[in-house]
Amino acid sequence: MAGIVPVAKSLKDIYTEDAISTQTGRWEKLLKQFNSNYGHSPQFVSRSPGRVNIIGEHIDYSLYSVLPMAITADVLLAVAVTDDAQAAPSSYKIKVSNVQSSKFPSHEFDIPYDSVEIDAKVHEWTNYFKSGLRGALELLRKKHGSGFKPKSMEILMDGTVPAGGGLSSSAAFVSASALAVMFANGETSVDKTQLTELAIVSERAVGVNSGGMDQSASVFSLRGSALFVSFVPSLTATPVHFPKTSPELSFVIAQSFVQSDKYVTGPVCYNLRVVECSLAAAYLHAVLNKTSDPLHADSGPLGISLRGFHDTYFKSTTKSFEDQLTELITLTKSTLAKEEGYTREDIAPIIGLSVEDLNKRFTSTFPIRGTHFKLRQRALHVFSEALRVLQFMSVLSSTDIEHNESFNKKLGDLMNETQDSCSNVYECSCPELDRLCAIARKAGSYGSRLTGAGWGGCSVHLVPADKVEAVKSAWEKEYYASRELSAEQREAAVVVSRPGSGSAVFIVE
Ligand code: NG1
Ligand code: MG
Repeated sequence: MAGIVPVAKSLKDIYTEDAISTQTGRWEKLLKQFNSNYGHSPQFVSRSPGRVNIIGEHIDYSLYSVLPMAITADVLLAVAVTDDAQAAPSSYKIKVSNVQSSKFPSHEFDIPYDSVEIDAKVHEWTNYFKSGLRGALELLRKKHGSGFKPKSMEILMDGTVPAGGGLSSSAAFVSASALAVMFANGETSVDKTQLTELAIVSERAVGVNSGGMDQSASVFSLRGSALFVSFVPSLTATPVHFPKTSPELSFVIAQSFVQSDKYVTGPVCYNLRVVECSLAAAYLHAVLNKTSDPLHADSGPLGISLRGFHDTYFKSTTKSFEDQLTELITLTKSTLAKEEGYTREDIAPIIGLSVEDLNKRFTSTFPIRGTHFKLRQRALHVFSEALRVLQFMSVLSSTDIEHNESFNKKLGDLMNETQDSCSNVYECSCPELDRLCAIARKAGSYGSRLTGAGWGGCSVHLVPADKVEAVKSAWEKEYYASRELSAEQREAAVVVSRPGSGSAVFIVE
């Protein structure tokens, strides 16, 4: 599903009907605040949403397909392109402010024409804008030549995706930023694939070796549909419709209010999982593909991925993809037998590197702590989760299953299996997320699991519409009541979400 980022004329082009009235008030406030900050109106608003992942957790950076959907919560950037003459001859000016100005202070940057500096070690909210800026400028330079001079911009942001909550505020911010920069610099037809690809690469500049699920969901989603995203052989995004079922289904998102911090180096680190998966790929590739070049199997953030190993292994097979994954699960159990994990000294000789070179190649981009890498468990999660995504898709598209209770249960069971695997094998859950899932299932949810990176943040639940209230009140009593939450947090704790639309630009008249 290729295409161009839509230019919206009315909020009805962007939001579902039930969201319009709240959004209208919010947009009016944004435009008014822009006027008071900068003394004139913005010319356009660039918009990109957060997402919830339905199934396919921690497998995008191993290049397996995932099934997220966009949510209503989003990042809005109101933008005015300002007079170039104001800028110094060798630089342009970017003014960025946020409607939540006490939490996110305003900044003014004079940025030299030739490069955008980002210090990933300093956690500054504007880094996300800069990373989108840098990515967009690379693309613009490719198109217009290295002498391309970006326009100065004034920006006001309003973001409603909670930060660190597993709903992908970062990808929404980076995608909206890149889109704003492209549009401000005269690109009125922005290609969705290009925008997504540049947002993926840009976000890695801010300190996380992420996969591409969030940016794809944020850019490509269409209202009313989830999105099946594949990365091999190239990025494709296909809308997926959920049939009407009886009992009817709702997606409910519940916050754990445990803030995950992907940047902390330690056992609970996202980047560590990326390293473990890449090392598992290199190991399996070396042993099972008996290759003389064990360090290159397709791409992935570190140049080698489990999917790359997989495709090489089954280069000339007639087996179905599902059967391939099942076989890989068996092979992983015998090839990566050590439950306690592998040390650098275990891995290096197998993949033909010295320990020093292993560190250089795999653990130097982002610092990683830890002596044991759980290659077996990480690979087993990835292969089994990739299989669950396909099983979920085949339940959805099957024409011989009636859309009744048993259909709903099949989908729910797969989500529950994902949670078990995330909790016990991939170790990316936390006690609070496990509790939210257990409470929901007891109160009638078909399937409950963490969504996004985990270690805190949000959970997603497939709940029959007539049990949503029961599930909510169970959480209220058994989870939220015992936590110290502000009225605002209580209000935002649980959201029933419909699939929303992706990135758009709105022209301010
Ligand atoms: P969150 O932390 O929810 O934005 C992260 C990654 C995804 C994916 C999920 C786990 C980033 C930007 N996103 O999502 O690519 O790997 O974890 O499935 O790091
Ligand atoms: Mg994120």
